[in-house]
Amino acid sequence: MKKTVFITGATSGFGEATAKLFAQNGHNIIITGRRNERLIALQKGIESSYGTQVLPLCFDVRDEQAVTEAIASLPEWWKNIDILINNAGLASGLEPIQEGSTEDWEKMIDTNVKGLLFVSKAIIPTMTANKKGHIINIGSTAGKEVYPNGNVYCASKHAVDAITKGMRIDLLPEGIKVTQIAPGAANTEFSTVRFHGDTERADNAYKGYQPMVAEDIAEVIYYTTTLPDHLCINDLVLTSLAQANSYVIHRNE
Ligand code: NDP
Ligand code: 8X3
Repeated sequence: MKKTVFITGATSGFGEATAKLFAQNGHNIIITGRRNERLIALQKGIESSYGTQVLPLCFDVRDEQAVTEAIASLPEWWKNIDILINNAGLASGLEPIQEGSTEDWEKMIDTNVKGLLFVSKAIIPTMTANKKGHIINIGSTAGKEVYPNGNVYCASKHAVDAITKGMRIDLLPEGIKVTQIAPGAANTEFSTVRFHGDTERADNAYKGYQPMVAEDIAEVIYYTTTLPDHLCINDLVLTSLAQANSYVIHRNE
């Protein structure tokens, strides 16, 4: 059955790959992010390749009013969202806590925690009214164990872990599935953003082993949505074969 899928952070990485995969499987997609030119290019690409409907919505998840207005502005036909994928997020910096920047900390907490909550708050009422829906929160192995210098990013993903558990309890009587996917290292724009545009440092994060790529995570996200109505994957940790947990990666030097 054709579903309406709302994906935050679809301008790159996991979100973009997931949008393409859902479209390829015949679903209609609402794609969001701050870079409108990328949203429009993705819309055109998906519509011409797969012939499904794509609606771009450009907003910053940190801005509660922008989030609420963007979601309220959805045409009636698009309002019945079946699947919400809370994917928009970032790391900013990788320093010991005593050297961290408050600007980086605010960016991560506002995006990864408050942004996820603002978007969920705006979409959950439709799901509760429909007595169905599926929320997929993108956490991280960083939300399972803290690693050196990961401090605030890890805290923000631990918050995603806790919020996901809380959502699942609260939305249980409403018939809404809540899933967390917690990936390990995947080669996207993530590290370039984390290292404030330093691509050399970003590339080093993926040297000496085979990291995951965005399409790997998209496959797993998609899979969680294909199960029968009575089944829900609650929490799924996903890494490349070279990674054991958030801080042990086997590299060939
Ligand atoms: P990318 O940097 O490739 O993509 C991040 C996406 O988030 C972009 O589309 C970006 O869009 C969007 N985004 C960031 N900030 C905002 C904002 N304030 N408002 C709206 N959208 C925003 O990274 P990934 O695809 O790798 O990351 C996706 C998610 O997966 C994140 O939550 C990340 O923490 C998590 N993750 C990543 C892992 C990895 O190793 N790559 C591993 C585990 C989890 P735009 O800039 O256009 O706004
Ligand atoms: C992103 C993966 O290892 O940089 O959540 O924390 S990691």
